[in-house]
Amino acid sequence: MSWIIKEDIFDKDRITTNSNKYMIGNGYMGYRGTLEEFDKTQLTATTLAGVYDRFEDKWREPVNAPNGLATKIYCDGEELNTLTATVVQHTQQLDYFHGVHERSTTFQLAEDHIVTFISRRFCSASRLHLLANEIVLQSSKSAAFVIHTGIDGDVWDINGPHLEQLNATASENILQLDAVTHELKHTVSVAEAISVTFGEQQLLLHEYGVFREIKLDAIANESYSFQKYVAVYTSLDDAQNCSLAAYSESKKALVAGFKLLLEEHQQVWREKWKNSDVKINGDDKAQEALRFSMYQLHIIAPGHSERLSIPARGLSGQVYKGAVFWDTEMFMLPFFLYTQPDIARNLMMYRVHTLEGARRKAAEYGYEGAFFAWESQETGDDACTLFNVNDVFTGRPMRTYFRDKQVHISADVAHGIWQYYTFTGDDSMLTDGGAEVIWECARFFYSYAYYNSRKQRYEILDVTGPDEYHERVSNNAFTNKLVKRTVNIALEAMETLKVINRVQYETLIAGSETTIEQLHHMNNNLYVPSPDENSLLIEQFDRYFTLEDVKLPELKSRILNKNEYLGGGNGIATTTQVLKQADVVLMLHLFKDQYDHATKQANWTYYEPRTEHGSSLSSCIYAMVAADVGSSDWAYPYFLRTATIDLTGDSKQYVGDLYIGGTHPAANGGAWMAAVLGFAGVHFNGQRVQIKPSLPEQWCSIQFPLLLKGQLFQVTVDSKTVVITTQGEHPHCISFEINEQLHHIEAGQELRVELS
Ligand code: IFM
Repeated sequence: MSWIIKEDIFDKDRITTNSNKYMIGNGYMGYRGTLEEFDKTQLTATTLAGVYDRFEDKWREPVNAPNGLATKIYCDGEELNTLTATVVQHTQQLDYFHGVHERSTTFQLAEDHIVTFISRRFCSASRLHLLANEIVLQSSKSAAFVIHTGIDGDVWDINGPHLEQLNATASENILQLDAVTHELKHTVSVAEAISVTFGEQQLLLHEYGVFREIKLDAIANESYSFQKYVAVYTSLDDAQNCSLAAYSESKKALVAGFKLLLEEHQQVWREKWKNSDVKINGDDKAQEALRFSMYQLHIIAPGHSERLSIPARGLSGQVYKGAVFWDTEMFMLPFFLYTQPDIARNLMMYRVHTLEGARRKAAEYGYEGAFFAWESQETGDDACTLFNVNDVFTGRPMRTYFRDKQVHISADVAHGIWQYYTFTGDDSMLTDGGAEVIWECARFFYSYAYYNSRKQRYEILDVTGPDEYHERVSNNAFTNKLVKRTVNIALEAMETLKVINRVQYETLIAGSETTIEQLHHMNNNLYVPSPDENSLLIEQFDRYFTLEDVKLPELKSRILNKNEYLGGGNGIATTTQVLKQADVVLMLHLFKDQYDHATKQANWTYYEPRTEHGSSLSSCIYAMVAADVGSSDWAYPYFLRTATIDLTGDSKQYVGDLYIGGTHPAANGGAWMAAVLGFAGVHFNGQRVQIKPSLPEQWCSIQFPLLLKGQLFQVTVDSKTVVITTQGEHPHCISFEINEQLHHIEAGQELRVELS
């Protein structure tokens, strides 16, 4: 099957969607899939991971670097621009096996004159700071080309401008644009080297950028190509002088040349797929969507830094303030845990490095320990405002409680760190700060919980669970369950720490008012809503079942404005049982061992028709729990919905007047989860991999790698058998549970189990 997605027409209404879809990136930066001639109006952006800025009193958001791939081409005075010229052929495509973007456009300039503009670009997977671009031009008749190419500092910002003191220079054929961010005065440097063997060049220095003008008298049907090597550095990088670093990186790339750079870039991509590709036999649509989802995760994974995590919209721009949400731990982490644990480690270390921000937030609200940010940036302080959505009817800011009340984020963080430790056995994660984070999260919950002495139980009051439509509820089942898990994890982590680093253990205990005994007491007495004896239903939060039980279509018929916010103070869902996204059902997935088949089925059946899926995080969870109860036919449409979200671009674009478009890494991670954890039924508990498949009818088989405790396994599942191979050299401790029986596999051997 081809690894190429493409579009064969130019549709100006799909510019934004396609810019997300055709993105390239390497974890250091993301480059949106816009065309060369586009600028900030079409949302062209080079979004930098982990570099944030605040302009005056607007929202803080990530910085977009000057665009080093800006190119405008004129032929006989007419601009080769898809928006203004006559386009007779246009293809935009992405080879997601190799991370290479291509466009090819044929323009009709006069009846007998056509010009072809081809461009290939990649964001180097082997050189973090590098973007490379090759452009080829051809005219059907002799013509005069004028090419303006260089670095455009007039960038797209939602809450900018973030770049100031733009300084354009040129020396030894290298253009350079340095700028300084508004708030923290970080330097952002972009350098561009070019390899061009034709035409006459002239330098164009503007206050917003630096370009070359290349004039070419082209001969009919001759091809003319040039290559651009763009390096991006900031003062946050490990370089003494980022301006110089950008300069030398682009020069080095120029010397290496496009062919070699492309080859080394592609080699890295081949390795990425070797350890992560999932092959679905029998369903091309699912195959493409799943691989594309994984591509989206690969291009934003911070393989190079433990100070970065993945923002909710990846590196596709500044939406959601470029902030990291619980999306990482709950929806993306599993993909990395099972396939690239080193990246999983970085993601979790980001939480260690942002612990101080979480401590500040807890203290601000009068609690102990660490209250992790709903929207986390580089310091861990919460970027979420108290008025995060504007009312579409009045235009006035609405008081929202995402920041104040989604306490479950601290539990999600603790869960993520413990998952990493359980999966890898890497106890350096605990001693490098992971145990401290877990301890601080548990302390936060101890201080947050209310001890109801009449009922003799701890309760978690006044929270917002994953279903954000119902704010400030009490005893949200998901939250309480996760809080209990956190306390439990903290007790286990402290036991482990006592053994591996006694000094650290004692320091943590000595430095806090909360005691181990208190946590034991909370662990034993925390209330977690349980399934009703008769109906097996778990009430989402106290008195949820007393809310109006309206059908979803009926609720939707009450919508007055397509962008109105359905939750919060005046939302139409607030007074009803309609929920935004998987909540109880997410809990059933996370604790799948603790709930029986009948309970999962009863709750899925109850909550599914009441779920609006107003968040892209929802579908994958419904897919997984449906697969878990053996209903792959229920699961499949949800799988497709999560896996195709960035291919189709069919997702909510506005909440109130807030633009929320971009890529959807949580849904991308969800696609992998739904396929591997859902349909193939994989579940690892640190020692044992359970495989309990429930494949969609049309899937003949699914095949995928698992990298567990350093050992690479290849798993193939079809309707009758599970086959596992491993090439490792030494025996290991991982066993496989299939058909409720334990199986061991020797290194270099094949395990084949018939499914009963
Ligand atoms: O974290 C999610 C939240 O659960 C629903 N709204 C969007 C956020 C970012 O993806």
